[in-house]
Amino acid sequence: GHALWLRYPPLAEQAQGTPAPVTGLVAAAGTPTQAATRQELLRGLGGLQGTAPPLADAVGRPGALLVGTPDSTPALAQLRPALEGLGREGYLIRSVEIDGHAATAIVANDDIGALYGAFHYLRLLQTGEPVDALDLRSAPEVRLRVLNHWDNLDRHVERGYAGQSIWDWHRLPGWVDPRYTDYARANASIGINGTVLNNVNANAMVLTPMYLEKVAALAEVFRPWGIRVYLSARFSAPVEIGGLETADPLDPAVRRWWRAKADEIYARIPDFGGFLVKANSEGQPGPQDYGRSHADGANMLAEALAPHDGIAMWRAFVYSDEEPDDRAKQAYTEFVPHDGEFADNVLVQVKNGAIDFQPREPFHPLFGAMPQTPLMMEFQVTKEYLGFATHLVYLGPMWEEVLRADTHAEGEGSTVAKVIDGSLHGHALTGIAGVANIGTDRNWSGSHFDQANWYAYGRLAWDPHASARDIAGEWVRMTFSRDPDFVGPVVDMMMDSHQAAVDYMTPLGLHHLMGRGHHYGPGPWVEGGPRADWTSVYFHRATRDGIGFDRTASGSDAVSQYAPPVAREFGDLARVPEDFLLWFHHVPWDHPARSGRPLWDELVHRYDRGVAAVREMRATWAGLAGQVDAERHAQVAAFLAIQAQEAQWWRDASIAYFQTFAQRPLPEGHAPPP
Ligand code: GCW
Repeated sequence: GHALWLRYPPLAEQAQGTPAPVTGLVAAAGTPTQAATRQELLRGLGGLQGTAPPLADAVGRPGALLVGTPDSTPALAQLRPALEGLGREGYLIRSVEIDGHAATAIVANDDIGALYGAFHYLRLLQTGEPVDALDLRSAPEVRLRVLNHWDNLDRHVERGYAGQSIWDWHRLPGWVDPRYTDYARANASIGINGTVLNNVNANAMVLTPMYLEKVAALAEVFRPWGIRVYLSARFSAPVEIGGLETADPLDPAVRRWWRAKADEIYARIPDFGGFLVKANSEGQPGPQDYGRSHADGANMLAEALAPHDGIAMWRAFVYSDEEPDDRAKQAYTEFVPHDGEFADNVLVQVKNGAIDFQPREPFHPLFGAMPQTPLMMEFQVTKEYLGFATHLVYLGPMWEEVLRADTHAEGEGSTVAKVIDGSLHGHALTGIAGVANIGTDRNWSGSHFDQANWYAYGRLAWDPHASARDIAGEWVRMTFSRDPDFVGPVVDMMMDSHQAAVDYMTPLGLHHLMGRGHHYGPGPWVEGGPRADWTSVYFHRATRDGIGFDRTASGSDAVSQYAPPVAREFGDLARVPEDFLLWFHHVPWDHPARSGRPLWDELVHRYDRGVAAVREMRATWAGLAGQVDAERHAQVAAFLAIQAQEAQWWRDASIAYFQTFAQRPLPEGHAPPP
């Protein structure tokens, strides 16, 4: 488990024959990134081929692999013209002839591109792709591809289900755990190039010299792997650690303090990435405390970072202290009026949906609605509302669904992916963030299958137009086995797992029905407490006459935040995708579903379908015993047994609760608990 998808088992033990071995490796090691690239290829090929190829200075016989830039490796100079347009991080992999010998070239404009190319080449071998006639070209579609760690300085990880934080602050900088290098390798292998080390519910202490020294030690480890370090900045830091009276973003002393703080950080970490900020949300301090806007707050930090080419990532997950008529509308309401006011080095970071990482949400209405502001996507890799690390839920299809959703902002085809990659509104600064699922557990992510979510996040960050199914296929081959009899059923199981969870937790557009606070297990009955929108009843609105949140013009009118064609579709009971029915509409219990069933029956049917799907996942996995090592097989099987039990718990609890409103009998065919 600890090797993740970088296991490099001997290809000879695999089903489909082996490619001709690499006979020699031409790879410079004049820079730390070059050394890392060479080392990874020796390690990867050593494992896959059985022995590492000899290092060579020149191509002396057929079958050499050359990796580098035209400058590091003169034999690659002939490929220089083909590198145009690939930027720093892109690369080519080509079958070429050098000095009369067939060879493979991995070439890039910069060392980091060559490292990414090396990982791609190894992935081809790991996944059983042919490598004898290559002509590949790849460059990332998104510039900043970052992980957000919600890691506190005491090593507790907010919404972390994989042990403690891997950042051992107590022993840093004196002890630099080798695990940090493993982390960097794994991230580089999927193209992640930034990491925000600390929780967005931030402790200002991380900005003090004592911690910055530790942060600098981590940055040192990550640098060769192309990963920059960022920090979550607490907005009130000037008061808490700066001794100022205020954190008002328009106060000159406050601005001076942040400029000096940025200078101090860059003196230690010259390639520091910048700040991520959660402000005026869930009790966090922010510019609104001083009557200022999100743009005022973001621009103050942007100004401090700009001389160093740093970036301010300002989150749009906001909700104010007042009770909202509909929380889904708040981010749009607070941010859209400020479109055009944000500084050039600000990215506004928006969760995929408007509520909060629910099992399924329609895309956030901010996407497409702020043409003058680069918007970053925020996905949650850790499964806060999706059964933690215990339930097997592959998030690829969910992310793909959001990225492919059409905002219609500039006419048909204005997908969320095009907002994120900057192409829709012509932004060069682009980014995507994933809330990490990484911790001290031996398997890194709390379960074997949650490693796939980390992997898929990185791959989709590189190319938001990629296919979740292809990514699952790669991951299964690299992590478990290349045997098609194993890969096929496991990929199918992963692809169906998201819909299964939606069905047994929150079918038909229901949302936020989890247990209060911890968000694990059913709690549709949750009511009362400090805020209406911290209850379940606020969201499902079930009564004797029906269920669902009316977000059409007759209700909160949240639909009007979408572009007109989308608003019309979501707002029309006849056209709304059934998966979002109760997200946008309050309907009677006998409302006819598309299946012809009355709504109540359809709801029960979906809960049953979810439970049945998990049973099938269990059976699939049980049938694969012997095709993967017993240790991993047993843990996955045990987790699936828990999931099967809990899917049933979700179903039975939810149905029993909603039946008190629906006052209808359980439909025929409803599977009773066995
Ligand atoms: O999903 C909610 C979580 C909080 C989290 C918050 C946020 C970091 O329940 O734990 O805080 O969102 O995204 O800021």
